[in-house]
Amino acid sequence: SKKKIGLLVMAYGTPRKIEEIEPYYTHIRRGRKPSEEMLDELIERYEAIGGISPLAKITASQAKGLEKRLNELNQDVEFKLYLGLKHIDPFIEDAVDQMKNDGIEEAVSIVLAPHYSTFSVKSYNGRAKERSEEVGGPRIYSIDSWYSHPKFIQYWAAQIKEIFVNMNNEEKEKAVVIFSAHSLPEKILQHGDPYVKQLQETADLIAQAASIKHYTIGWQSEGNTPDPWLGPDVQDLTRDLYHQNGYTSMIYCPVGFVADHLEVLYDNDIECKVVTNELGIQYYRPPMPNDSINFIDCLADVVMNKFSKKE
Ligand code: FEC
Repeated sequence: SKKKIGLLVMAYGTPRKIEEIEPYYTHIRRGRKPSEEMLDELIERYEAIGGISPLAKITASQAKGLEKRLNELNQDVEFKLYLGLKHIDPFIEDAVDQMKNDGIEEAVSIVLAPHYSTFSVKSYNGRAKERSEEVGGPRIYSIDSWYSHPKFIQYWAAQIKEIFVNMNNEEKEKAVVIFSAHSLPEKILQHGDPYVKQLQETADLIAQAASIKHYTIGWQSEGNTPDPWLGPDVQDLTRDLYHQNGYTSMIYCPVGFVADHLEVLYDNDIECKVVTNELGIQYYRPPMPNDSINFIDCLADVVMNKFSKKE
């Protein structure tokens, strides 16, 4: 039979029911329980997007789709999926233990987030490698980023073109695309973190591919801590782009994320929309990649590339 290669798909994770919100939030806060008030506030945000996030289902579907696509592309080996989450079970460590138990010797890992940062992708990859070393698990070939892959760029370029097609020339002139990613504490910049540069590069490539004249980058969903976070925040940016530059159609592209979840359905579709409504301007937010065929195909390319190099 064919040799089995582990496909370690890592993602953020989300509570699957209301009772899981507190342990999940505590894990995000590195073991510190949130106050009653903070917890209530988070529960309210989940309620505002329909009670619970669709992320768990979408992540599972992306991961299964990727495994299936890889096995279509590859006749010599068989990829076997292991899902490892950052903040809820099955944790990254559980997935590595499972690979070890199944006798997997080699694995490719991918994080379902395009841009590399010491705070995000580095910690996913670090946790996987550390556990594998502890338990004598598989050798893991870790993918660091895939923010400039042509199929990723094409996905977003096509979505944005679709929005522009339905605008008249006057609206087009006054439209601006806001490319965003999750904000991180500004202190990442002290250590030469590539995160900001990578988001800018994604924005430039998509703008080029879709012939976008007016665009900028911004940051969203910053955490509830006293540190300064990367800015400008997309809400503040919206006001500035209207007041200072006169843009009246805002196209939000949260390209740092790959799925419909709280940070998009709430932070963009509710919070940014409050601002555009208040200013009396247009709100657009193209569909997220989710488990669309083209996006899964992009991830499969990224994994195949890594697997063929094995480093
Ligand atoms: O359930 C859902 O649908 C939403 C899941 C979700 C995704 C997500 C993505 C990222 N985060 C990143 C960094 C941080 C940092 C903090 C932080 C806090 C939260 C909280 C929730 C949450 N995050 Fe998240 N994030 C998601 C959910 N995140 C809930 C807690 C409430 C709040 O602060 O809003 C701050 C931690 C602290 O307090 O010390 C930092 C990054 C990403 C994108 C990359 C990735 O997906 O891994 C970076 C999805």
